Amino acid sequence: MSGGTCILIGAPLDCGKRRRGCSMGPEAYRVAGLAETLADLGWRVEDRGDVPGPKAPPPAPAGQVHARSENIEWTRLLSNAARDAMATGFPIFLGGDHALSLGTVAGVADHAAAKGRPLFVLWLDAHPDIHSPATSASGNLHGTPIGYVTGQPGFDGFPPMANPVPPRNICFIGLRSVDGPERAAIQSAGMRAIDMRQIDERGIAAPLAEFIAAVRAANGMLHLSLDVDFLDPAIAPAVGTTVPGGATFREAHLAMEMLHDSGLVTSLDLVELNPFLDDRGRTAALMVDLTASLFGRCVFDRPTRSHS
Ligand code: 5AB
Ligand code: MN
Ligand code: MN
Ligand code: MN
Repeated sequence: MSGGTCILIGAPLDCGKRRRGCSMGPEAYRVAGLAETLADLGWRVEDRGDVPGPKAPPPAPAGQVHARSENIEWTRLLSNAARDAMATGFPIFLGGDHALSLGTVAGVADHAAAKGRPLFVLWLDAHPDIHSPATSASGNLHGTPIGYVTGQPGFDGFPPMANPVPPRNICFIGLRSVDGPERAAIQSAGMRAIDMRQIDERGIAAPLAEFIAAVRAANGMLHLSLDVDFLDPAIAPAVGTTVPGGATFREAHLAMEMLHDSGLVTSLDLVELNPFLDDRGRTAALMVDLTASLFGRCVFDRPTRSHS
């Protein structure tokens, strides 16, 4: 995983929840120097600009699904953008809130299916985002992408998920806020779910290495979805859904370094950055630095497995 083409795709989707500000995310990553950072690491960078999608409407009443039709339209637009980008390089989706992953993962899954390879998804997040519009108490669709991409019912009006991701191909790391129906869904599907307690007890490297080994053994492609709230809010304040007790600076970088060395990651979502809540750009800068570790920044090179 080095020296290829990264394709930056701005996804200023801000309708997966009521609190606004993630629409400013793509610009914050550009201002923080994402393209220059990747170019310095030897990557060719193509910035495709922002996908022009519908704007977030006024908040729906509490308990009702917020902005269903806008989210449906974004899902369509982003799955097409993801399919196109996968054909020519490594897409990096600059969010935007996590509802963008309904589209990006759907498009990436179509690409993997066309290549005849299984798709795996690594979800670095405080939350498992495995609701459907029918089970969500908040009605916020940024809490539903894993429900959608695994083909759960309840997504009326959304494009049908043509190539659902098998629940066993999904790995959550960083969980510390899980709703009742989400816990039941994770347990009944037997999904890999590494909560913060497991990270406290085992570190982040051991469980991540197990997942990487499973992806490699299956000759899988790996999509990484990085939610800002995976990180501890003390180092990453620019997110609407802060949960204390998140990943530390080094846990997060180590995960990115190991994923780089694996050579298995083929697409990336950077989600939930709300620059309106940031502290002098430091969360945006940290997300860019983590992306740099994923794309090969290191102190000393480790022998890398090449990207197939
Ligand atoms: B995020 C919650 N489970 O459904 C819900 O930030 C939170 O993309 C969802 O992980 C958090 O509203 C969504 C309470
Ligand atoms: Mn999330
Ligand atoms: Mn989250
Ligand atoms: Mn490298």
